[in-house]
Amino acid sequence: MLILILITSLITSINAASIISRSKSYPLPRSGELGPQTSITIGNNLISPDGFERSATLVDGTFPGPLISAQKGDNFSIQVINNLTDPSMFLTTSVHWHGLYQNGTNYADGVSFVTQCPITQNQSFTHTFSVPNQAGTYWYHSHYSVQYCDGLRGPLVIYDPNDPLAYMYDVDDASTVITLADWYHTVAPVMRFIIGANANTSLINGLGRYPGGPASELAVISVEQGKRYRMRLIAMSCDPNFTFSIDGHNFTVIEADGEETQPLEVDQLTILAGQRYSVVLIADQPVDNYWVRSVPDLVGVTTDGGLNSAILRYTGAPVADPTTSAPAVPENPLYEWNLNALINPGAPGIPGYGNADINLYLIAANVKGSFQVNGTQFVPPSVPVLLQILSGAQDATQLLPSGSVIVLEANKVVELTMTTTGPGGPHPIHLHGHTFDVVQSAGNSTFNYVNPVRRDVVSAGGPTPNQQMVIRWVTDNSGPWFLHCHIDWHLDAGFAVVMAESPADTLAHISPIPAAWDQLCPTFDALTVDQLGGGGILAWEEAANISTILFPYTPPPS
Ligand SMILES: [Cu+2]
Repeated sequence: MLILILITSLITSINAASIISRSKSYPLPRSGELGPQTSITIGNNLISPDGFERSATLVDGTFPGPLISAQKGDNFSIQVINNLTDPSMFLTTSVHWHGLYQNGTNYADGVSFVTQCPITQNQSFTHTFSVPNQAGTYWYHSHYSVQYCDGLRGPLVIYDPNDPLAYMYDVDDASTVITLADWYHTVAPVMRFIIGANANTSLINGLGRYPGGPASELAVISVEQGKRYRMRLIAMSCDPNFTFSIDGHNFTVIEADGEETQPLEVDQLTILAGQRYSVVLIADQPVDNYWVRSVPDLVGVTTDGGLNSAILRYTGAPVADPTTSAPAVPENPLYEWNLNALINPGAPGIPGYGNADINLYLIAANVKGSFQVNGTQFVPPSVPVLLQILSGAQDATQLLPSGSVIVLEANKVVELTMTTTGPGGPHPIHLHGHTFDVVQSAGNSTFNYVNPVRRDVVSAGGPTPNQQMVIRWVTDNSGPWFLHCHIDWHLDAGFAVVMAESPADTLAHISPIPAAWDQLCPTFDALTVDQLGGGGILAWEEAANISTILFPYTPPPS
């Protein structure tokens, strides 16, 4: 009997030890929740979200970073503190609040070399801005080189107490924010040299498994039978898009990128890097566990063994992996052109293709892995575009980088057509400072000027040839706004332009500019190459050990 007790207690202690070691593998607390007046600390920590331990660049030590939440109309003041120390990754940073217009506060947009110089080690910068007319699902991420691939990404939600679609759901809180991310076992300053680099893992709410890896803990999304949930999906991806479904459940799309839509029921959706959707999920199935699938568009992926998956668990269901299966072919997948803006629908300007005040045509080409937009590869300028404008540069011949800045007149309707050539698509195109009306989605032959979806990231099409996307917006926000592919490797390889809205008005539109902003460039410009981090030539040599298909060595942006 004594032996039995001893064996039992030994087994118990082994179990306890294994539980402790598993929690140790995620060494710091999981994400908390922050308000609109807050500070975030960018630092380096070891994490193993999929059972593989690596150093990462994190917000407050977690992946994803903490949820920043606010109520509609709140004023934001977010101090970004740079505590980075790991020289194998970038040591300077800047943080962008994806989807927020920053109307009148272009300097707070957080884009290195477009709206500011990066924040150096042991320095901070406070982003103060208001968000008067926006509510919905957003996110924040590094906008310095490919730094967000190393982990600097987190959700940001603005709740609307008077949401016109509130009658459709019962639960909408931190537990219903679902982040979808790709994850790499090699640091981004190495990966950026590899053409066509692939992620190791998909993480849902910061957890996942990789092929050949351990049966690492998966994210559990808990629901109660009979309740309706507003699930806020955020594709905080560096590269792949995700095809998302939940076994046994349909869901109703009610928001795309912070803009509410007419409710549209689907059973599957594809979400591109940078995009968000709110979907209403009704927990109306038997109490059980169901697979949540988030399949990246990479070669040879599956959801076997819990890869690219999370668990939807009804209250009362056993703590176990689901045994559900997905239909071979979805019956009712989302097509973007079936989405319609809910509030004040209709594209600005005179309807009809080419009838805007300014009609732009951009072609993005893949040239041996690098990207050119209308023949020019974007290379970050050493002086941020905003600082150039404030220093008196007013037209495209003066503004750098040459060939990458498009000057737009104030208060005009812009219609942008984009097509792409070569591999790498579909490319998710993001415009800062605005949402836009998608009057033609890539892959659809018809135009919609009456009630198209309004959003801030849209596919420019590919790999199917002869696709184009057409979007419209109004130049009511003076300042330089980045337009770029949200595949971070493509942005780093030159897939970007700057839309400089009415440069002559910018100084008046954004004043007063905080004195701390003026200090960013002198501090950054004084750095040595070593103080930039990113591994230098050693990073390129490590890339050469992984792949033979490489970009030539280029130092980090400085
Ligand atoms: Cu791209």
